[in-house]
Amino acid sequence: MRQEETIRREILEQRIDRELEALSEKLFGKKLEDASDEQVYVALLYLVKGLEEATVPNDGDKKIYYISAEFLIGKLLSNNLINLGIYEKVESVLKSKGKELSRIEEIEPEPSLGNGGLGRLAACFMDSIATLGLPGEGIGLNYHFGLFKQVFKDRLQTTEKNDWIEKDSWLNKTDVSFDVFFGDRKVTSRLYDIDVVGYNNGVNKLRLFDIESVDESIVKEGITFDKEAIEKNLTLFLYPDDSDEAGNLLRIYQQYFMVSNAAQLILMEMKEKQYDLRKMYDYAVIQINDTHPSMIIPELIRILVNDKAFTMDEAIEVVSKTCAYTNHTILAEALEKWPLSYLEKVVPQLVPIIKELSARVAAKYSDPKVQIIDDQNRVHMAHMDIHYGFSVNGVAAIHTEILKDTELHAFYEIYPEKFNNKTNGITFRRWLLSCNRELAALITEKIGTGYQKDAMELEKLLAFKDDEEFLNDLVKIKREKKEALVAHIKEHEGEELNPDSIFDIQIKRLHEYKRQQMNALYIIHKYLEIKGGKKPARPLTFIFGAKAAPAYVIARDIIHLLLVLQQIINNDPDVKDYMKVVMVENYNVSYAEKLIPACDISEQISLASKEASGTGNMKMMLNGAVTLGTADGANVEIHDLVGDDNIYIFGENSEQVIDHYAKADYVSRSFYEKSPVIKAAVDFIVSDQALAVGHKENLERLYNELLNKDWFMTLLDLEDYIATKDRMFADYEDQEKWKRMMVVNIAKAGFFSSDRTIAEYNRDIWKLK
Ligand code: OX2
Repeated sequence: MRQEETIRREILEQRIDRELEALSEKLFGKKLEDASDEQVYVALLYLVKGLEEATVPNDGDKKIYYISAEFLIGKLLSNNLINLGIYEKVESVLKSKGKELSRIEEIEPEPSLGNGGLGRLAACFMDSIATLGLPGEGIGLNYHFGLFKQVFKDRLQTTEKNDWIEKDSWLNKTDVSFDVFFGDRKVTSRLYDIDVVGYNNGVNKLRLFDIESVDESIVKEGITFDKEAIEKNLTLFLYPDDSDEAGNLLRIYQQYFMVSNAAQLILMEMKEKQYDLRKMYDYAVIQINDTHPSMIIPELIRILVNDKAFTMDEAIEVVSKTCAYTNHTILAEALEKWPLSYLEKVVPQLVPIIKELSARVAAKYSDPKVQIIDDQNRVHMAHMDIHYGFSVNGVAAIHTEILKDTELHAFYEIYPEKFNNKTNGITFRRWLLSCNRELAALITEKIGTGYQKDAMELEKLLAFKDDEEFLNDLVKIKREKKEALVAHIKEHEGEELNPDSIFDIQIKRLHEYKRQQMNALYIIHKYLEIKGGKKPARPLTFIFGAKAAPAYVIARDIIHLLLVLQQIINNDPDVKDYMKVVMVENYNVSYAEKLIPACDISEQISLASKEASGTGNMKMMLNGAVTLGTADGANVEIHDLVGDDNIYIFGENSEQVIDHYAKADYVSRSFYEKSPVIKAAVDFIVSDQALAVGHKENLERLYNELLNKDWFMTLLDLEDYIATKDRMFADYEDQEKWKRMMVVNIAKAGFFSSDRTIAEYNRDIWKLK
């Protein structure tokens, strides 16, 4: 058996060797060993694409269409090699030619097709849908410049276009193309596919629509361009600036372009397979990922009525049985409400349908909270999804409870059966096997490879909780990952970090509810303590990665404060040996893959009730970090799994916070006035020392915001945060205790595999065979 295995391996290696050589010869006219790393990368790209083509597509009678404005897929080479089961083989073939796969992986540009957790979740879901062998595809847009590239200048965030598409890429141009009408304005689409390979399983497709007439040259400076030139700009940027009407209209153009293409694609496939449209729900299920794709509902109804001879009643029934909605947030500003007048300008053909849907609701329910079109003539997209879809899910247990009890309570009363929870998950292929090969190898050595298919098997690691050798190996890997990160940060940010320090990491979009500013106040507090002579037991390193929406002024001010602190602290001779701060530039998936394995303390400090789930918390736990968090989102489930002894929870809980909002009784200034510690930290923001390095305008605005408004209650939990974080740093010194916490966190992470999440979506919502 063993011998057979070895022979098979050798044959596969020879095949890979031959094919790579042939590709190198064909593409570049040279032998692989003479090719540059860039050329080897291209040869690998074509090798993988060829193998993907030869894999059997997942098939079945019913298919899931996951429509999403974002798919934050990350680089694909190493993941695809892992999922095809040939990573080691390719690595060894390349080695024999003097090439290093890890260096070649760096060459691939990261697709810029998403913003944060919502888009990354969609990407993890694609991986798990394919891995579970389910027929399904993602449908979205092929943004040429995607989300902006973040560049720091003068300690401020500036934005540039993210030019990620190269001549040779994972995108496969198809011959599928549709006409899309905005009233009587017409554009023509073009479909590009990216293959999604499951782990040891079939292939699905990510379908990305583009526009034939797109014109990259209209982007002049930074990310500014003519927002009205729809024929040229439609697929340039993800989330174009919406601070004016033209920006809002452009977002609606993009959304309708996405769903019109999706509808045409789905109906085309239904026709090809000769499925009965009247039973569409037996063959297709459409998951609406947040409200950006909500117009798929009126669009499908419109087509069925206008072109397929359905009555309105029939169309509504069929579409409602086909569409399901996922809610990712309770933040009011993120729940889209489009003025009817905007929809009239962009998609006049949908307006009568939306009015009809709204009128039917109004005839049945008088409660203003559940109306689709409100008294200010705004269309509540989520309300349409809930009335005219068959399922509504939240993304973590506490989030779904809050939806049912407060935010969407009126809907829950009408449709209790529609509500369900699907706690988010992450793909362990990317977030363990690929980004932390050393840890994966150690786990495999102890418990075998079973956990790679059934993540719950990670619990077997608990048996090694007191195995000194295992614990030391674990710590050794963490230390190596910290060294690798130190080298990367030195190269990219120019900052010198100490791998023996504690790595405390907060990486996520920048938003006041996520409270990076609270972390900044802790850092100021620690800085002042050290200046006063109180040294920490061990040096501390605080790392941030975050992009702020360009129009979100306070978020940009918070980035400024972090960069100011970085400058002051890392250059203060009294302090720099005891603590450092780094805000990494242009945080993205590739950066996350380097940060997460090196993390000791996972900062998950959102104001309770506001973070729907979070998924970085799961990735860090899986890589042996310990969570410092509020009782929010999936932190609550992490807490339940690891128990009180293996997590640090602080701050007020969601009920208390919701109560503050209801009573409007939170006054930040009173926290500032009664606590000298808080006062000192907040005052530092506008101190001479800070103003010498930073900009008055930004720092003063932030200071005033914290004192006079502080909508996300930074000061509410600050004292408890400081105490809990200090306790955590002290506990780190008890390495015997800390190592065991690491093991428990890894061992209990199995629940957060996106394979589990997708199995649940399928069991409860999609019902694919
Ligand atoms: C995010 C949520 O903020 C985050 O908590 C969650 O983990 C993620 O979605 C995936 O469910 N935009 N991004 C999100 O919500 C919205 C809206």
